[in-house]
Amino acid sequence: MMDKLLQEALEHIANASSTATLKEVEVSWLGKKGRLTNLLKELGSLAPDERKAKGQALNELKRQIIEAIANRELAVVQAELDAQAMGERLDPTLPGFTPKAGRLHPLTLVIDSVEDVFERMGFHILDYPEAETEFFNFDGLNIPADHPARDTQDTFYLTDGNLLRTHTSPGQVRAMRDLKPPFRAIFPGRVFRCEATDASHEHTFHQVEGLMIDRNVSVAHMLHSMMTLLTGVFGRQVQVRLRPGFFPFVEPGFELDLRCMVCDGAGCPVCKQSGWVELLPCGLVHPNVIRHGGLDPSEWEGWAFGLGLSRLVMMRYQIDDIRWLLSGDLRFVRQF
Ligand code: FA5
Repeated sequence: MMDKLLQEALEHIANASSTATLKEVEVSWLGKKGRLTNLLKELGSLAPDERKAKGQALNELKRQIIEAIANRELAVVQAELDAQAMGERLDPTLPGFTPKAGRLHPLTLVIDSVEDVFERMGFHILDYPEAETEFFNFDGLNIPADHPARDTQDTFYLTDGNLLRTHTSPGQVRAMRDLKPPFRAIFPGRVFRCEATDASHEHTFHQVEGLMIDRNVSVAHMLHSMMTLLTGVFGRQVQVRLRPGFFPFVEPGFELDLRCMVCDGAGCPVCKQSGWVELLPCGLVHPNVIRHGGLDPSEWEGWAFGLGLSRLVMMRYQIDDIRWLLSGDLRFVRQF
């Protein structure tokens, strides 16, 4: 009986020509309700002597079936792989996959060139927090709580009493505390203002603060550094105008405007039809700020500027609306 069963099982196995049919054969013999499994279950009802002899025979049969299935599987898998390989053709003339190259955002490109210009002039490049204390954003900059200048920079306050910095100027006091004078440094970064947006105003935009602390500093040196910056970024002389400007943290203060490059000075929404763009407010650091920085204003002087970096990017690439910059629109970024 065992021989017949073995014969039958081997025939089934040999006839299985795919891994799927071989699996079916395996289940039909060795599965939970398989033929051999059923025979093994019946052993329990036999007399002990008979059970032993038949048990041994059935277990030997099971071993042989398992072995035959394993051997057959090797052959079947190999045959399937061969068939698959025969069906596939390799066409070496097909063009390969070209990986899509990423682009640097225009803000990054301009920050890089600003940093490049100032590094060559011996400036440190510093990074300061976007979440600031009222002290560094206002009081340390000579803007006390009741000062009207606070109203001109509508502020996002945080629930912990801090705020999102409204300008990069808080870095002035921080840098004076961090570095040993004399020093020169720039600190680029994002700033935030709770204000309505238009072609040249965003609620989140970028500035670069410049600061030089030394024993003898002059407006002439400040202007020279700023013009070197603009010439470096544009690769040519650009047209600017200088006018007085008021900021509590500088005295005297100035506004340096750039001829609008979106309309070439003819007037457009970016320059509010004036032909000029407010770009680079600056001045000599107020003695109170030097004092908050932990330095003695009778010994140390400084100049500072607060470059409107987002607007500089707009001028550099003639972008007619600031809201493109942080739009996340890839059609925009891919143009640079
Ligand atoms: C300031 O933020 C001063 N901290 C600048 C400063 C630094 C003065 C050091 C003196 C010494 P103001 O608010 O004007 O100033 O902003 C500076 C520049 O940021 C502006 O000239 C403009 O180019 C840019 N700017 C201001 N508001 C926005 C806005 N909403 N969107 C885009 N750019 C802006």
